[in-house]
Amino acid sequence: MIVRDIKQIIGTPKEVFAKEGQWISRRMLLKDDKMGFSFHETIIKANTKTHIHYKNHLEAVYCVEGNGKIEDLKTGKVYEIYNGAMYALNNHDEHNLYGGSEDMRLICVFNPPIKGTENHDENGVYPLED
Ligand code: 9YT
Repeated sequence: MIVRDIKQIIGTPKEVFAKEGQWISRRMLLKDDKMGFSFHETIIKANTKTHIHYKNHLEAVYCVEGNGKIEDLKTGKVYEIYNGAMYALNNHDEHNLYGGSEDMRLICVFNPPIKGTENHDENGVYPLED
């Protein structure tokens, strides 16, 4: 069994910061944990915009605090994100993620798992490891 506290992640290499400061990703389960997915707590800073296109991963995201919006760049639809809202990028959906008036706290699951300290490239993509 694996039991972890977020305090064990904060301040270590498993806490990853967006290059432009829009988000912080605390990686609580990674590929090496052999769960078949990775599990992150992500803080999206208020009043920010992040372009994301996970071409190599599926991601589900559950908001537990704060507010923001997600814009589906294929359809142009914009969805409110708030405590209790979930979205799943089941089609590798390209999107913009907006922090709202408060920081958002999100619980994120990636399949295949993120390996470690990956950051987004200039197109909002995580590389596929191996
Ligand atoms: C929600 C989202 O995709 N935010 C960007 C960071 C990512 N979730 C991560 O690495 O935790």
